[in-house]
Amino acid sequence: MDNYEALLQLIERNDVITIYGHSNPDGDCYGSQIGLRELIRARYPEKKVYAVGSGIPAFFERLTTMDEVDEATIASSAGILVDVSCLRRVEDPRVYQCKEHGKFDHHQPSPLEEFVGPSIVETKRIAAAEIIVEFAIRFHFPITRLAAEALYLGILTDSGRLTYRGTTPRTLELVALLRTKGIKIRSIQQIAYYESPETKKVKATIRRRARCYGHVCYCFLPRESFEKHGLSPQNAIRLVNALASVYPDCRCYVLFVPFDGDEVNVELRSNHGYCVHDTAKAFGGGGHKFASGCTIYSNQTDYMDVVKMLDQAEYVEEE
Ligand SMILES: [Mn+2]
Repeated sequence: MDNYEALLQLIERNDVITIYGHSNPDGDCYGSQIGLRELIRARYPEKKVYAVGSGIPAFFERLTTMDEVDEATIASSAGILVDVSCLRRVEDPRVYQCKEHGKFDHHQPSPLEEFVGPSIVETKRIAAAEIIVEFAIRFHFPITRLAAEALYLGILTDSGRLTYRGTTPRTLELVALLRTKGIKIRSIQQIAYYESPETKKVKATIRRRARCYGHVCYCFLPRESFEKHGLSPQNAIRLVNALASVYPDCRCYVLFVPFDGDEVNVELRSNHGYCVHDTAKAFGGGGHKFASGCTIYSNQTDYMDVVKMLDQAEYVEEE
């Protein structure tokens, strides 16, 4: 039995299934949670299936909302993680109470936690949603329009609208398949890429404050510079790609955003084939080769230590 079959069996042997993603959910996280929920509901109408977490409220009207679940439901359920590598990174800590766990993910496995349960981890996939579409195809799940739209959102956003490295011919085939399910691309794009005037101002601030160190473009965004425009730190840290084109010759770029207390969230990227994952891992974080994140504490770590290590990032062959 391979891992796809093991996950199918986990779904088949449980009457209640709860689906989890990471904190500060993005399009792939929310899209994978909703997509998987709708796939399972369509194939097994008798099962109770819930997507747990905050999701992306901007999509609740256009697609659908997340589910409220109580502890008894969670304790009676199989918990399936999507777009998240381990239980400690799941947004809702009640995930620990599930009877058993499964996972669909494309992040590097966490060195801090061994995942127990059937899991499909394919780190070369551009989006977790891509793996879920493969799963649906292999086991002939009916793909409703809502499932297709949610999974399309996941692939679209994690691939930078199908432009990032890691977007493969197979990615495009899967998108083509989703397109046959009646999805309306334009309105999903409009919501996914909507930028408020306030967001535009904060992006401009990020670009203006960008500096170079060696081969790294970095920006430390002071709290007041996003708070005065009404942005939360969660929304500010998402704007890391504003740094992509400031110094096009830089190998890597990194954004630092203060959260609560001494906590500083860090997002690291490379569009030039340099591995940012090693640096994130060294500071307790993780993610992908060319897109990773970590949290540092300003009373313990100088953010320039992250920048200096990132400057030593290794070039890794494009596959
Ligand atoms: Mn993802």
